[in-house]
Amino acid sequence: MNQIQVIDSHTGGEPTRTVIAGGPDLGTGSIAKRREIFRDRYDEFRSCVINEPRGSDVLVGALLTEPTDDDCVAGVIFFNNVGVLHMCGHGTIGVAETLAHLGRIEVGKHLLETSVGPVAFEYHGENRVTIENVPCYRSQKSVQLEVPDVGTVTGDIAWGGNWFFLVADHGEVLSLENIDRLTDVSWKIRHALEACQITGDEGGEIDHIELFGPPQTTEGNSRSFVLCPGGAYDRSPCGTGTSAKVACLAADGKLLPGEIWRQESIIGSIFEASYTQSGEDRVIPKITGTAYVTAEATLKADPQDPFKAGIR
Ligand code: PYC
Repeated sequence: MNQIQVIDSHTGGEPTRTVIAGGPDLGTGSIAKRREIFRDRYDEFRSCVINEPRGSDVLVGALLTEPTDDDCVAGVIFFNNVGVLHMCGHGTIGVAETLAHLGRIEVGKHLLETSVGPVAFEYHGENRVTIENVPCYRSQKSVQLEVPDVGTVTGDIAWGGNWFFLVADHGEVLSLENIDRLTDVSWKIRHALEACQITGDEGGEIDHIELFGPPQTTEGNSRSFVLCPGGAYDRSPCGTGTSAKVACLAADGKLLPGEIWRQESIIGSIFEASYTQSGEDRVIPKITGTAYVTAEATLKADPQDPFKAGIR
Protein backbone atom coordinates (compact mmCIF):
# COMPACT_ATOMS: atom_id res chain seq x y z
CA MET A 1 0.00 0.00 0.00
CA ASN A 2 1.46 3.36 -0.98
CA GLN A 3 0.82 5.96 1.66
CA ILE A 4 1.12 9.66 0.94
CA GLN A 5 0.90 12.17 3.76
CA VAL A 6 -0.73 15.46 2.84
CA ILE A 7 -1.92 18.66 4.45
CA ASP A 8 -4.77 20.45 2.72
CA SER A 9 -5.33 24.17 2.96
CA HIS A 10 -7.26 26.83 1.11
CA THR A 11 -6.12 30.30 0.15
CA GLY A 12 -9.03 32.63 -0.49
CA GLY A 13 -11.13 29.56 -1.28
CA GLU A 14 -8.62 27.89 -3.65
CA PRO A 15 -7.29 24.59 -2.28
CA THR A 16 -3.67 23.44 -2.02
CA ARG A 17 -2.69 19.87 -1.16
CA THR A 18 0.86 19.84 0.21
CA VAL A 19 2.63 16.48 0.10
CA ILE A 20 4.81 16.25 3.19
CA ALA A 21 5.85 12.55 3.03
CA GLY A 22 5.56 9.58 0.70
CA GLY A 23 6.56 11.45 -2.46
CA PRO A 24 8.96 10.10 -5.10
CA ASP A 25 12.73 10.46 -4.87
CA LEU A 26 13.59 13.11 -7.46
CA GLY A 27 17.33 13.22 -6.82
CA THR A 28 19.41 16.16 -5.73
CA GLY A 29 19.44 18.35 -8.85
CA SER A 30 17.94 21.83 -9.13
CA ILE A 31 14.22 22.20 -8.42
CA ALA A 32 13.73 22.84 -12.16
CA LYS A 33 15.46 19.49 -12.90
CA ARG A 34 13.43 17.69 -10.23
CA ARG A 35 10.24 19.19 -11.69
CA GLU A 36 11.21 17.71 -15.07
CA ILE A 37 11.81 14.28 -13.50
CA PHE A 38 8.49 14.54 -11.66
CA ARG A 39 6.70 15.54 -14.89
CA ASP A 40 8.30 12.81 -17.01
CA ARG A 41 8.37 9.85 -14.62
CA TYR A 42 5.81 10.37 -11.90
CA ASP A 43 2.62 11.36 -13.66
CA GLU A 44 0.74 8.54 -11.92
CA PHE A 45 1.75 9.98 -8.56
CA ARG A 46 0.56 13.45 -9.64
CA SER A 47 -2.76 12.07 -10.79
CA CYS A 48 -3.15 9.89 -7.68
CA VAL A 49 -2.78 12.95 -5.41
CA ILE A 50 -4.87 15.40 -7.41
CA ASN A 51 -7.49 13.59 -9.43
CA GLU A 52 -10.64 11.82 -8.33
CA PRO A 53 -11.29 9.65 -6.37
CA ARG A 54 -8.76 11.13 -3.87
CA GLY A 55 -8.91 14.71 -5.10
CA SER A 56 -10.67 16.92 -7.63
CA ASP A 57 -9.91 19.14 -10.64
CA VAL A 58 -9.79 22.20 -8.42
CA LEU A 59 -6.83 21.08 -6.28
CA VAL A 60 -3.31 22.35 -6.77
CA GLY A 61 -0.59 20.06 -5.44
CA ALA A 62 2.65 21.16 -3.79
CA LEU A 63 5.32 18.50 -3.37
CA LEU A 64 7.77 19.50 -0.66
CA THR A 65 11.37 18.59 -1.38
CA GLU A 66 14.77 19.39 0.15
CA PRO A 67 16.01 22.78 -1.06
CA THR A 68 19.35 22.97 -2.89
CA ASP A 69 19.87 26.39 -1.35
CA ASP A 70 20.39 26.28 2.43
CA ASP A 71 18.81 29.71 2.73
CA CYS A 72 15.47 28.26 1.61
CA VAL A 73 13.12 26.69 4.12
CA ALA A 74 11.96 24.08 1.54
CA GLY A 75 11.86 23.29 -2.14
CA VAL A 76 8.47 22.89 -3.83
CA ILE A 77 7.08 21.55 -7.08
CA PHE A 78 3.56 22.68 -7.96
CA PHE A 79 1.22 20.52 -10.02
CA ASN A 80 -2.45 20.28 -10.94
CA ASN A 81 -5.01 18.01 -12.61
CA VAL A 82 -3.23 18.09 -15.98
CA GLY A 83 0.48 18.53 -15.27
CA VAL A 84 3.12 20.58 -13.51
CA LEU A 85 3.06 24.33 -12.88
CA HIS A 86 5.97 26.75 -12.55
CA MET A 87 4.84 29.15 -9.86
CA CYS A 88 1.64 29.22 -7.93
CA GLY A 89 0.79 32.24 -5.81
CA HIS A 90 -2.13 30.87 -3.82
CA GLY A 91 -0.18 27.61 -3.49
CA THR A 92 2.85 29.42 -2.02
CA ILE A 93 0.58 31.10 0.54
CA GLY A 94 -0.97 27.69 1.30
CA VAL A 95 2.48 26.07 1.66
CA ALA A 96 3.60 28.89 3.98
CA GLU A 97 0.56 28.36 6.22
CA THR A 98 1.21 24.60 6.13
CA LEU A 99 4.88 25.06 7.14
CA ALA A 100 3.71 27.26 10.02
CA HIS A 101 1.13 24.63 11.00
CA LEU A 102 3.92 22.02 11.04
CA GLY A 103 6.06 24.28 13.24
CA ARG A 104 8.71 24.52 10.50
CA ILE A 105 8.60 28.33 10.31
CA GLU A 106 8.03 31.21 12.70
CA VAL A 107 6.60 34.66 12.02
CA GLY A 108 9.09 36.45 9.77
CA LYS A 109 10.71 36.33 6.33
CA HIS A 110 11.61 33.09 4.55
CA LEU A 111 12.57 31.73 1.13
CA LEU A 112 10.91 28.89 -0.77
CA GLU A 113 12.80 27.32 -3.69
CA THR A 114 10.64 26.86 -6.83
CA SER A 115 11.41 25.76 -10.38
CA VAL A 116 11.54 29.43 -11.43
CA GLY A 117 13.81 30.53 -8.59
CA PRO A 118 13.61 31.33 -4.88
CA VAL A 119 10.40 33.03 -3.82
CA ALA A 120 10.51 35.17 -0.69
CA PHE A 121 7.55 35.19 1.63
CA GLU A 122 6.68 36.69 4.96
CA TYR A 123 4.57 34.78 7.44
CA HIS A 124 2.71 37.37 9.49
CA GLY A 125 0.92 34.89 11.76
CA GLU A 126 -2.87 34.53 12.05
CA ASN A 127 -3.08 32.90 8.61
CA ARG A 128 -1.70 35.91 6.76
CA VAL A 129 1.16 35.59 4.27
CA THR A 130 2.85 37.97 1.83
CA ILE A 131 4.73 36.48 -1.09
CA GLU A 132 7.28 38.28 -3.23
CA ASN A 133 6.88 36.84 -6.71
CA VAL A 134 9.52 36.30 -9.41
CA PRO A 135 10.07 39.26 -11.82
CA CYS A 136 6.91 39.79 -13.89
CA TYR A 137 6.24 41.79 -17.03
CA ARG A 138 3.85 42.51 -19.86
CA SER A 139 5.04 40.99 -23.09
CA GLN A 140 2.37 42.32 -25.50
CA LYS A 141 -0.33 44.96 -25.16
CA SER A 142 -3.78 44.98 -26.79
CA VAL A 143 -3.59 41.81 -28.85
CA GLN A 144 -6.75 41.50 -30.96
CA LEU A 145 -8.14 37.99 -31.12
CA GLU A 146 -11.03 36.64 -33.15
CA VAL A 147 -12.73 34.03 -30.95
CA PRO A 148 -15.23 31.69 -32.66
CA ASP A 149 -18.76 32.05 -31.14
CA VAL A 150 -17.55 34.92 -28.93
CA GLY A 151 -16.32 37.69 -31.26
CA THR A 152 -13.27 39.90 -31.14
CA VAL A 153 -11.58 40.40 -27.78
CA THR A 154 -8.52 42.43 -26.91
CA GLY A 155 -6.03 41.19 -24.35
CA ASP A 156 -2.59 41.74 -22.90
CA ILE A 157 -0.07 38.90 -22.66
CA ALA A 158 1.84 38.96 -19.39
CA TRP A 159 4.17 36.77 -17.34
CA GLY A 160 3.22 36.47 -13.68
CA GLY A 161 5.10 33.23 -13.02
CA ASN A 162 2.78 31.58 -15.58
CA TRP A 163 1.61 33.00 -18.94
CA PHE A 164 -1.67 34.92 -18.89
CA PHE A 165 -4.02 36.50 -21.42
CA LEU A 166 -5.84 39.36 -19.67
CA VAL A 167 -9.12 40.51 -21.17
CA ALA A 168 -11.40 43.36 -20.09
CA ASP A 169 -13.67 43.76 -23.15
CA HIS A 170 -15.41 40.36 -22.85
CA GLY A 171 -18.90 41.75 -22.13
CA GLU A 172 -19.62 39.06 -19.52
CA VAL A 173 -21.04 39.38 -16.02
CA LEU A 174 -18.39 38.28 -13.50
CA SER A 175 -20.62 36.42 -11.05
CA LEU A 176 -20.71 32.92 -9.60
CA GLU A 177 -24.09 32.29 -11.27
CA ASN A 178 -22.35 32.83 -14.60
CA ILE A 179 -19.48 30.36 -14.02
CA ASP A 180 -20.41 27.95 -16.81
CA ARG A 181 -20.57 30.74 -19.37
CA LEU A 182 -17.32 32.34 -18.12
CA THR A 183 -15.58 28.97 -18.31
CA ASP A 184 -16.88 28.41 -21.84
CA VAL A 185 -15.83 31.85 -23.09
CA SER A 186 -12.38 31.53 -21.47
CA TRP A 187 -11.82 28.06 -23.02
CA LYS A 188 -12.73 29.46 -26.40
CA ILE A 189 -10.25 32.31 -25.92
CA ARG A 190 -7.56 29.81 -24.95
CA HIS A 191 -8.26 27.63 -28.01
CA ALA A 192 -8.27 30.71 -30.28
CA LEU A 193 -4.83 31.71 -28.92
CA GLU A 194 -3.59 28.20 -29.67
CA ALA A 195 -5.14 28.16 -33.14
CA CYS A 196 -3.54 31.53 -33.97
CA GLN A 197 -0.22 30.35 -32.46
CA ILE A 198 -0.17 33.29 -30.08
CA THR A 199 2.19 32.49 -27.21
CA GLY A 200 4.19 34.07 -24.45
CA ASP A 201 7.88 34.73 -25.02
CA GLU A 202 10.01 31.83 -26.32
CA GLY A 203 6.84 29.98 -27.33
CA GLY A 204 5.55 29.77 -23.74
CA GLU A 205 2.01 28.40 -23.79
CA ILE A 206 -0.60 30.86 -22.55
CA ASP A 207 -2.50 28.48 -20.30
CA HIS A 208 -4.23 30.91 -17.93
CA ILE A 209 -7.04 33.21 -19.09
CA GLU A 210 -8.19 36.15 -16.96
CA LEU A 211 -11.37 38.14 -17.45
CA PHE A 212 -11.57 41.44 -15.57
CA GLY A 213 -14.46 43.63 -14.51
CA PRO A 214 -15.53 46.18 -11.90
CA PRO A 215 -15.23 45.22 -8.20
CA GLN A 216 -18.27 44.00 -6.30
CA THR A 217 -16.91 44.55 -2.78
CA THR A 218 -16.16 47.88 -1.13
CA GLU A 219 -12.42 47.08 -0.80
CA GLY A 220 -11.71 45.66 -4.26
CA ASN A 221 -10.23 47.58 -7.19
CA SER A 222 -11.30 44.98 -9.73
CA ARG A 223 -12.92 41.54 -9.92
CA SER A 224 -11.49 38.70 -11.98
CA PHE A 225 -12.36 35.27 -13.28
CA VAL A 226 -9.32 33.05 -13.89
CA LEU A 227 -9.43 29.85 -15.93
CA CYS A 228 -6.64 27.46 -14.91
CA PRO A 229 -4.85 25.11 -17.36
CA GLY A 230 -6.94 22.05 -16.47
CA GLY A 231 -10.32 23.75 -16.93
CA ALA A 232 -11.13 24.57 -13.29
CA TYR A 233 -11.59 28.20 -12.30
CA ASP A 234 -9.47 29.71 -9.56
CA ARG A 235 -11.50 30.37 -6.42
CA SER A 236 -8.82 32.80 -5.25
CA PRO A 237 -7.82 35.96 -7.14
CA CYS A 238 -4.82 33.90 -8.42
CA GLY A 239 -1.40 34.98 -7.17
CA THR A 240 0.37 34.71 -10.51
CA GLY A 241 -2.68 36.23 -12.24
CA THR A 242 -2.72 39.19 -9.86
CA SER A 243 1.03 39.54 -10.51
CA ALA A 244 0.39 39.61 -14.27
CA LYS A 245 -2.32 42.25 -13.72
CA VAL A 246 0.02 44.38 -11.60
CA ALA A 247 2.69 44.13 -14.34
CA CYS A 248 0.16 45.46 -16.89
CA LEU A 249 -1.03 48.26 -14.59
CA ALA A 250 2.60 49.24 -13.96
CA ALA A 251 3.41 49.18 -17.69
CA ASP A 252 0.43 51.50 -18.33
CA GLY A 253 1.49 53.86 -15.51
CA LYS A 254 -1.81 53.13 -13.71
CA LEU A 255 -0.19 51.74 -10.55
CA LEU A 256 2.91 53.24 -8.99
CA PRO A 257 5.54 51.29 -7.00
CA GLY A 258 4.25 50.68 -3.47
CA GLU A 259 0.63 51.56 -4.29
CA ILE A 260 -1.93 48.95 -3.23
CA TRP A 261 -4.15 47.08 -5.70
CA ARG A 262 -6.88 44.83 -4.28
CA GLN A 263 -7.81 42.05 -6.65
CA GLU A 264 -11.12 40.35 -5.99
CA SER A 265 -11.81 36.75 -7.02
CA ILE A 266 -15.01 35.47 -8.54
CA ILE A 267 -16.09 34.32 -5.04
CA GLY A 268 -15.19 37.70 -3.48
CA SER A 269 -11.92 36.74 -1.73
CA ILE A 270 -9.20 39.40 -2.00
CA PHE A 271 -5.45 39.51 -2.56
CA GLU A 272 -3.67 42.75 -1.75
CA ALA A 273 -0.93 43.52 -4.26
CA SER A 274 1.83 46.06 -4.75
CA TYR A 275 5.17 46.03 -6.55
CA THR A 276 8.71 47.29 -6.67
CA GLN A 277 10.35 48.11 -10.00
CA SER A 278 13.05 45.72 -11.22
CA GLY A 279 15.00 47.13 -14.15
CA GLU A 280 13.22 49.00 -16.89
CA ASP A 281 10.33 46.68 -17.68
CA ARG A 282 10.01 44.14 -14.84
CA VAL A 283 8.21 44.38 -11.55
CA ILE A 284 8.46 42.31 -8.40
CA PRO A 285 4.89 41.91 -7.15
CA LYS A 286 4.08 41.39 -3.49
CA ILE A 287 0.84 39.54 -2.89
CA THR A 288 -0.83 39.21 0.51
CA GLY A 289 -3.55 36.68 1.25
CA THR A 290 -4.84 34.37 3.95
CA ALA A 291 -4.79 30.58 4.07
CA TYR A 292 -6.31 28.03 6.43
CA VAL A 293 -5.44 24.39 6.97
CA THR A 294 -8.46 22.24 6.20
CA ALA A 295 -7.20 18.66 6.66
CA GLU A 296 -4.29 16.43 7.61
CA ALA A 297 -4.58 13.11 5.83
CA THR A 298 -2.86 9.98 4.59
CA LEU A 299 -3.81 9.11 1.02
CA LYS A 300 -3.73 5.39 0.32
CA ALA A 301 -3.15 3.78 -3.07
CA ASP A 302 -3.70 0.02 -2.91
CA PRO A 303 -1.75 -1.66 -5.77
CA GLN A 304 -4.93 -3.66 -6.51
CA ASP A 305 -7.04 -0.49 -6.83
CA PRO A 306 -7.88 0.05 -10.53
CA PHE A 307 -7.93 3.79 -9.79
CA LYS A 308 -4.72 3.91 -7.75
CA ALA A 309 -3.41 6.48 -10.25
CA GLY A 310 -6.61 8.52 -10.16
CA ILE A 311 -9.17 8.96 -12.92
CA ARG A 312 -7.40 10.42 -15.92
O1 PYC B 1 -2.43 31.50 -7.42
O2 PYC B 1 -0.89 31.56 -8.97
C1 PYC B 1 -1.91 31.10 -8.49
C2 PYC B 1 -2.58 29.98 -9.19
C3 PYC B 1 -2.22 29.41 -10.38
C4 PYC B 1 -3.16 28.41 -10.64
C5 PYC B 1 -4.06 28.38 -9.60
N1 PYC B 1 -3.69 29.35 -8.73
